Amino acid sequence: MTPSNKDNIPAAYELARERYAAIGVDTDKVIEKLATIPISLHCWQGDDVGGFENPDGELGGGIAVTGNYPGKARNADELRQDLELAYKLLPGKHRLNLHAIYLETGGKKVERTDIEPAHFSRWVDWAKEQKIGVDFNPSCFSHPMAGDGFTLSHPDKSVRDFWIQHCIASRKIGAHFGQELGTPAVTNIWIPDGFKDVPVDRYTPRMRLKKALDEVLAEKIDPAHNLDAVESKLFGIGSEACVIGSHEFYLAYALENKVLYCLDAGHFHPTEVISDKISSTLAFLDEILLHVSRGVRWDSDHVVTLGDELRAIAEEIVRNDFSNRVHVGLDFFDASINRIAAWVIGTRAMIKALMLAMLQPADKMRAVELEGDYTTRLALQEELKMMPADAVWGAYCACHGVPAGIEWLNEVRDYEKAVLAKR
Ligand code: RNT
Ligand code: ZN
Repeated sequence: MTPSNKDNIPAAYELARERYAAIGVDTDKVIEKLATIPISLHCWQGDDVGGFENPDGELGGGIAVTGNYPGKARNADELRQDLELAYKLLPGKHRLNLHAIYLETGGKKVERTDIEPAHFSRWVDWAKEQKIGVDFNPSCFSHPMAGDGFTLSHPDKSVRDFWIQHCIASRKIGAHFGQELGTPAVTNIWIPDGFKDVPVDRYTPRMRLKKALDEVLAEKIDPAHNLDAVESKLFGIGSEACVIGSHEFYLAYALENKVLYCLDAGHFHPTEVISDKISSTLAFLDEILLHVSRGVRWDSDHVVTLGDELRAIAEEIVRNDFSNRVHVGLDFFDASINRIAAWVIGTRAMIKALMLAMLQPADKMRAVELEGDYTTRLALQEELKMMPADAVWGAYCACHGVPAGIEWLNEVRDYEKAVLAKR
């Protein structure tokens, strides 16, 4: 839908349309195109990466959530209810990114090696109702078998085999979601494995990981149902000196094995940015996955906001028309503010960043760059920052029946009083 289908086109949008037309940007087209890019909302923002396998379980794997804002989802029904409110406040159709520990077993203890599509049937039904695609992740943390910080690269074969089985089971669940929902699930493998202090042998654990991944990925699955991804990391809490699944390791693995590579915005040196890695990886890989996150001084997984790096990520996707090759997932967890608001703020920031990128006269900017006219390039980049993008955002939200401004927060506040306060 474009604003032209609407009877009342707000005056602010009319003016913005003219301003953008003058620099060669068709805002109606932007509004149409923006709706075609789904963002995968990570379920784990809703309950501090707890999951429903074990209510007393502790978060492991060197990731940490701070804050104790009241009202977190205690079961899958509550999480789905919270997600419904988040989706309602987002313009466009988006996806859900589920971790294996969000299974529903009806109270029965099911080992991670034994998880099956049946344990996710209520998620499938709900996703069908909501008409959203689902992505999936094996959960190789918060478990006694990951207690010493090693999983797929563990020196003990029985521990390795346990996690290999869990990852194999997870791929099947991803494929099941893909088949049922008619859109492939991206099943992303992230493991915490690494050393707190300087290891003597960095090679053997990496060779074990390589072999374990080969076993996990041995069975070919129709890419129409499931796409595999591997996520690298520079360091974690407890793996400061060496992470087995490093950038070079997984990038090479992804290349050799034709799987997706996952770039998490918090998983590099603080001055290193993933926006610069999108074009490099896509020069060799067909598709990649992003975990859009915001590190503050370290991999702190703060709620994503509309800053320079988020905008740069979006510009890379939009300018190169990579939206079919880059799967955009979010990965942050903040328990110090309303958790639903965190989803809404982060996802709306991502959508706004994509919109701002689309509102640029990319061809013209490329042309001046090619001519070596870097003066005009910089001048244009700065001028664009004050263009009336807010009016286009307003029109986009109106097309999707979603509040454009801070009014969305009233809905979250009402829900907080009516639902969250009673948990
Ligand atoms: C951890 C990774 C990983 C997790 C989620 C829960 O550093 O970023 O993606 O955040 O899988
Ligand atoms: Zn991540």
